Amino acid sequence: MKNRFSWMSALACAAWLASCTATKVAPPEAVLPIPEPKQVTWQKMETYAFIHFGLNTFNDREWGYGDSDPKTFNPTRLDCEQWAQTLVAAGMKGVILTAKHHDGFCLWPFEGTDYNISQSPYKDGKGNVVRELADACQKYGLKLALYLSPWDRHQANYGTPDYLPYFYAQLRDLMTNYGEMFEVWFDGANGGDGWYGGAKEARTIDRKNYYNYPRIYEMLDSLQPQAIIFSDGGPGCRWVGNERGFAGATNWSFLRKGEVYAGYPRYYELQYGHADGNQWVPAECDVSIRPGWFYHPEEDGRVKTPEQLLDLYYRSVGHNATLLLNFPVDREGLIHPTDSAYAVQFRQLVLQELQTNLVAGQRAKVSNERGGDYVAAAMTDDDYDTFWATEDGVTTADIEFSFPHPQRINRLMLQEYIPLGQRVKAFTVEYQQGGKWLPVRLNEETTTIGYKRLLRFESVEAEGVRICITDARGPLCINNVGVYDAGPNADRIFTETKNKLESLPFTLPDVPEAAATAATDRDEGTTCFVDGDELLIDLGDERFISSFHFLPDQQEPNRGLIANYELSVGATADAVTTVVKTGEFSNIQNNPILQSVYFTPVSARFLRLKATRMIQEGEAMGFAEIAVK
Ligand code: FUL
Repeated sequence: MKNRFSWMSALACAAWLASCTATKVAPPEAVLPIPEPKQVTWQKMETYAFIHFGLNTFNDREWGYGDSDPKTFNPTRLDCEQWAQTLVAAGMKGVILTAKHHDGFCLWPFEGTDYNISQSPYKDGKGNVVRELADACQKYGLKLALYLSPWDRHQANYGTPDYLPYFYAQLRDLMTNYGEMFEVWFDGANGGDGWYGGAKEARTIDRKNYYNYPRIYEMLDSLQPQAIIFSDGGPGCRWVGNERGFAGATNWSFLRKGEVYAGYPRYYELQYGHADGNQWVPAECDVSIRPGWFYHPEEDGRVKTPEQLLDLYYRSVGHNATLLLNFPVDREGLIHPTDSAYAVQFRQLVLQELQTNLVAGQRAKVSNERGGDYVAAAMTDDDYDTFWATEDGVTTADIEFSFPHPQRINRLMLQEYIPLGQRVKAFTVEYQQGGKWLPVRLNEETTTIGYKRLLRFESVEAEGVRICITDARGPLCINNVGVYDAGPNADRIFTETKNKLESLPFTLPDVPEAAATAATDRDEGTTCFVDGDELLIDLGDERFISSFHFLPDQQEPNRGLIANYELSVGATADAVTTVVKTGEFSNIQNNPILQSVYFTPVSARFLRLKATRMIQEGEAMGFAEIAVK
């Protein structure tokens, strides 16, 4: 009897389990390429610091030649704890130190050369900056990483096979004796002039093969398996293609495998990634808080302000990349007070602007839902690992929030659940006012999302906000949405953009010169009128462009207002056939302000704006100012 009972209950249990499996909803399948788990952990760091410090600091150089005397390295108050405390207060999650820059000087007592810190007066030759920083990081909870320049302008054998065992030994030493590294940084500058043991000559190397990177990766995988390997083309993360601290608004975390190397001629593509890439190599935005990477006293008054850093934050972390912010440690061996104050204020600005998520805990109305664990509530539960997803085959959807009372909003945050891939290719953002849905006024294109997308838009009083995802590489997986009111400075960026309408140089080949001048004189009072419905713009050369801007006629009454448009690009004037965007200039009649069209970056020489509908049919098109960026 006892046996029979337990047999029966086992059967019931099995049936119950089966029913569970039947109703359990599976997540969408991954869309390749996907990140390794360590790349996701790394991306969540979002902001971390760079320290450039060494002989250059004391010799007023950016690239030491390899001949500066180690005795000149003489910081009198060096305090890695001051660095660590400053960086923590600035919200940095880790720090990358230049253990060796191109001049070959080692900030640790590496036995393979005399060109190291033991030959300096610092602590009577007993100092070790790598060790001191590693200890400070431990104490203050910062992650550590190291920059080891492959290029070495001191070593006599640089450029020959003999240099390689030396370089590998340095790497092994650093990777073995200083604890866990979150990243290893290999710079792209390689080969050129140098001291080279007194040879004083230019040396070139085969940038793709000289260092035998596959061998280096093997070493790193065994010594520091959690570390992300940085170089221009990855494999762990990539250079963003500039040293100004921003990624493209369109930014894919992919590269075509094996294509990008140090010295890659089309490096500007790295801002955007390769939309058709097959390897997950996310972008890292490196930028110095001062003009130079190393300390120069004459730059004390040229430290980036908290507002400038905030702008870079939106265009790096908010563009699906990380921000690697450099601090040039000064000659005393400290982070300079100005740099420290501005960095901490920058952190406070970020926190202030994105302090209160106005949709936290709300359940969005969504046009499609996968069900199971993948429901709308997962987007606002403040949990990275829960996400809303659409059903298989559904790659467009609307996410709608409403506010109990009209609410001032001007910032938006979106996150895709990247462990399953980066999917979204296009979306729009709208707000509700008087029951109507209207587009928000953005300052960039809304294409990719990725790990994180932050958007700034002109403040609106909204009864609700709606995100319409209009194109994606697979079912949608969104894990976080935030809507914010950034406070009193929220709209400054838009005013600034309007006042400084910078543009790439261009001509209007089909427009008489006098009229064309009116569109470029930066005088709002003059207008360029163009007959017909097409405006051709010639950039003179093939350029990478991602936006078109124009200020409509500003006179009373405004004439030549364009209601709807089609924007195309091409390589020659007779083949401007690739349509990059179509749309309307919303509310242009009542409010003829600067109109901006953002599109996925393309390389083109010619751009054509076609007015597909005018507010007053038959009028010539009116342009007070035109800009292409
Ligand atoms: C560059 C180097 O040449 C600079 O000196 C600096 O280290 C910067 C971060 O990378 O390519």
